[in-house]
Amino acid sequence: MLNLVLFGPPGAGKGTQSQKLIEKYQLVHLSTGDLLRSEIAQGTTLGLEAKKLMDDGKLVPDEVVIGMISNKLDSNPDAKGFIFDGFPRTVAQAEALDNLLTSKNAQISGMIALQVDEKELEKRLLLRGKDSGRADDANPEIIRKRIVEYNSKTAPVASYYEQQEKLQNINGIGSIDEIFDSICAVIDRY
Ligand code: B4P
Repeated sequence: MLNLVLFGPPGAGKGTQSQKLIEKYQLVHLSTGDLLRSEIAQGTTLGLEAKKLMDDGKLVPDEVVIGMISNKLDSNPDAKGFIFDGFPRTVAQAEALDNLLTSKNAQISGMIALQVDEKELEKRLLLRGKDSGRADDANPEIIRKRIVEYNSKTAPVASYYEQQEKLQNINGIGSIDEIFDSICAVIDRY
């Protein structure tokens, strides 16, 4: 199985690159952001709780996202592999993911971390906010809060995978196709 973690700050290009990767490698795409937005769209209790946190630029509690990922792994028993997009976002989520995969005799093949500076992130997210309807993309203050949340809670996840010798940094600035080619060159070595 090929199990990849696509990592990076908000707006780094995780969702964008995932769409291209699932097509090329026929992997199942698991985006916790998309799963949460789907709960919001359906108006579930979980979605209503998540919306308050997401609109304020905060992370949703670990147990909520871990439960969602666990369900998705169980409902795709024949997958050739998974792309984890936006998950894990805390070290606790990374440990839970390792435990879930170990229980299925699987493991993370590697983490691909997209490197993008804050000025570029803000620019991309504000641009998307103009037509995405996402409250968390529309306001510069919320975008900065998401980056602060990333730096304090999510950035340590890279060290977690570095200790396992699974971290690969990729320059996330450039055209979408150039970045995609750099990611594929790494994946093709797995
Ligand atoms: P996500 O949905 O994961 O959103 P994101 O990090 O903002 O977006 P992503 O990184 O996928 O966007 P992309 O760069 O592709 O999370 C939203 C919220 O959900 C979080 O803040 C949190 O509250 C909650 N959440 C999700 N997962 C969680 C978890 N595990 N634990 C707790 N809470 C969780 O795209 C951004 C823009 O850049 C696009 O408009 C794109 O077109 C553009 N772009 C991409 N590549 C580009 C390039 N090379 N050049 C120029 N523009 C580019």
